[in-house]
Amino acid sequence: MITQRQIPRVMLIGLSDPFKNKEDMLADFEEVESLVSTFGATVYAALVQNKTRGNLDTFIGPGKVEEALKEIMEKEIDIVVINDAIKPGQIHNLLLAFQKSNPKILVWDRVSLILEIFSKHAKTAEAKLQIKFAKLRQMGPRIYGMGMEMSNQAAGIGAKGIGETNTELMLRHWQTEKKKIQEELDVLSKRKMEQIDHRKQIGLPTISLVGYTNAGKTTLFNRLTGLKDFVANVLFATLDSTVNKFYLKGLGDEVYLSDTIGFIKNLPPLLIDAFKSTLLETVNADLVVHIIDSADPRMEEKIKTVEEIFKNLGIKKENVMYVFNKIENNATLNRAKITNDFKEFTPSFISAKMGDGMTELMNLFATRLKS
Ligand SMILES: Nc1nc2c(ncn2[C@@H]2O[C@H](COP(=O)(O)OP(=O)(O)O)[C@@H](O)[C@H]2O)c(=O)[nH]1
Ligand SMILES: [Mg+2]
Repeated sequence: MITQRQIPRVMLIGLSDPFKNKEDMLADFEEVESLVSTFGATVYAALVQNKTRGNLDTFIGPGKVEEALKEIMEKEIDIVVINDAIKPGQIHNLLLAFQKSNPKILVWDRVSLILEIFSKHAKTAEAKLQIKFAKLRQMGPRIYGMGMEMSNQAAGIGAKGIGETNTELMLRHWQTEKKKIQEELDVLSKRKMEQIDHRKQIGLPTISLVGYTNAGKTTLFNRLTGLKDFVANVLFATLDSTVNKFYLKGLGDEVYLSDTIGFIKNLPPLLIDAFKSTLLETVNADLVVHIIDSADPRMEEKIKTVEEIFKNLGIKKENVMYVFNKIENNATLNRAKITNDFKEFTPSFISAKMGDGMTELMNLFATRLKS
């Protein structure tokens, strides 16, 4: 357990951006709130900080730090989450400041929060390693706790040599550790590529389900492969990808289907980089199926987010098809418009939950795979 309390109490610090409209900001806030609940904590307090002041030592201004200290004390906050990607030094300074109100306080930014969620649910050795690697890279040598601080203090009282040695040791240890994990990950990636090659040699096509988190990938995966796995209504609970076979009638053969992690907005490039071996499955698929929650008012924006990530991963447009899910939840969905707007991605409309549109979807899989 990370904190003393069963369900940790979180204080959110959100950013108000003068160039953003209020609706977008609220959506940002909602997303980080659901990340917090996915982690298994509850939001007890929330503060808003003006984005323009982002480059301070403590990221937020001194007045805001005071305000936060009061809230931490009064609401017995365990974890402070800043809804942005901030510098490790700033996280560290905030930690030192907030410890005045709660010596056991934890301070996370958006990246740390995502990593903690993955940590909690990681099952495979690969997922665990990827998380460790991302954490190491995110925090730098500071990941070894207070070591840096102690060395600075030592330097201050005239024992400069010791301070420098400590810092150097820390840095060296960090570099060695990083290299070691990188090598282990390379071995795993190689093994995964061999598996992918092996599947290709067998000659079965591969289909990868991808998309924004909570779009219904796992529900569809389970329906198609006949599994009855537990589907949680949480933002991406796991980093592990699952591969299974199912028979595709239109093709007259089986295909490999993989269920992968969900994406979210502002997924830091560092995470994509660290999770590359998980994403290999998707990058190498014959057909990349982008699952979209058609009942989501922010659907268009989320489609763009995923497209951006596809581009970063080097996924070819001609391998992608769009599937609009949860249709039973949106009576006013304009299918004609969507079909026209996204023509090149051969859109189809389904309800993974109710089973609507499955025959058409599988026929389309077969057609796309044959072409
Ligand atoms: N109403 C509705 N809900 C769905 C549908 N498909 C999935 N869901 C729900 O959406 C949530 C997220 O589904 P999940 O498959 O875990 O999404 P993933 O994050 O993309 O894997 C769950 O609560 C599902 O029950 C659908 O077709 N209709
Ligand atoms: Mg899922």
